[in-house]
Amino acid sequence: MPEQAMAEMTYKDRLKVDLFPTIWCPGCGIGTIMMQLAMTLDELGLDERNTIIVTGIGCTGRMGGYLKHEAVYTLHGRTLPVAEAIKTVRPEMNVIVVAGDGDTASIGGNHLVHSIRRNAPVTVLCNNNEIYGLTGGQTGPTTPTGTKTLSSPAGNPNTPINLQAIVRSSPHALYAKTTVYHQIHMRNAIREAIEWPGFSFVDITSQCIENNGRRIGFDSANDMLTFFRKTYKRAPKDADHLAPFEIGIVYPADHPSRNGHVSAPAATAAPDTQVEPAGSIPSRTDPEPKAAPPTDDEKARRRAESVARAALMAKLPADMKLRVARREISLEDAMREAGVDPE
Ligand SMILES: Cc1ncc(C[n+]2csc(CCOP(=O)(O)OP(=O)(O)O)c2C)c(N)n1
Ligand code: SF4
Ligand SMILES: [Mg+2]
Repeated sequence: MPEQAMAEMTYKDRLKVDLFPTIWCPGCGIGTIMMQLAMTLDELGLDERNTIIVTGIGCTGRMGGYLKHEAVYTLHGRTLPVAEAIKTVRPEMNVIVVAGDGDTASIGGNHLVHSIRRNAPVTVLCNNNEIYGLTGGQTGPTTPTGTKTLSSPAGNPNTPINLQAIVRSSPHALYAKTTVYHQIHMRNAIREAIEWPGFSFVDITSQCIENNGRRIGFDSANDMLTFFRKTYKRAPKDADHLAPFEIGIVYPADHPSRNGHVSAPAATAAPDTQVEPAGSIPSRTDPEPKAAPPTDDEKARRRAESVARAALMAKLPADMKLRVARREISLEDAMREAGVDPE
């Protein structure tokens, strides 16, 4: 896509390409998250002078070693106290945590709850592969009920943690759900999260093909990505929560992006009705979620619309693109203001 082609010209400067190939398995989703993060940093003009990366332990935690930034490789589960400490002594720095679902929500779960409560001004990118990837595929906090794992061969008997509900227990936090398939959406979500002044959390569904996917019936990483494509749908722009298998960005109730749609803050709603989990990877034996699939004509129309929009976006200067992406200005007004010919 033209927009991607433009970003690709410089984002590689953010990466230590001399260390490639990475240690990640072929087909792993982590590389895609790293690429989208690098593109976003590039687009926002963030570099090693103003942005610090904090990573946890696990396959995801290795990302800090491949980015040309100061990066702290913390103890397992301790990303957030380290991130908050950095932010406390260097408030002018952007602090971005990149961690696995196990690191974030299991061993680091207590820190997560309190960073949210304090509205710590840090961004968390959670690689949610629903498994402890590095250690061989044990059940983690986000593993869906019934999923067969190395440590639960008969199926996980427990209920997965609801990250959306936890993050949105604060009326100030930004929560975004995206997937490794939806790359432009992921980049927009990462950008919004980095720009958010308080606590922000991007919950990125991704594939660990080696230690999860194959065990639950997916033949390849591509098979898992196809599943994400077919299953996850965009939530309405002013959504006040994400239903299972919806991707989107949920802002606090008083934010203009909610279009004045104000409902009871999540913290005051009944705990089990306030926010549903944002979807998870079922094993291939589970019934497919029921969503009316769009017709081929509808798909073609949407594809053409998004290609045309991306082509127009590519003509805009970076600062204008950012304003459009943040919905501060419409694409049409941005084209006019930048004096760009839409033809
Ligand atoms: C204190 C401590 N407990 C346990 C471990 C072992 N350990 C290393 S990585 C990991 C889980 C990683 O899972 P996740 O955070 O989801 O990252 P992924 O590998 O899936 O990216 C565990 C339990 C450790 N390194 N330190
Ligand atoms: S084990 Fe899973 S998460 Fe780790 S690098 Fe391999 S595919 Fe990725
Ligand atoms: Mg994991």
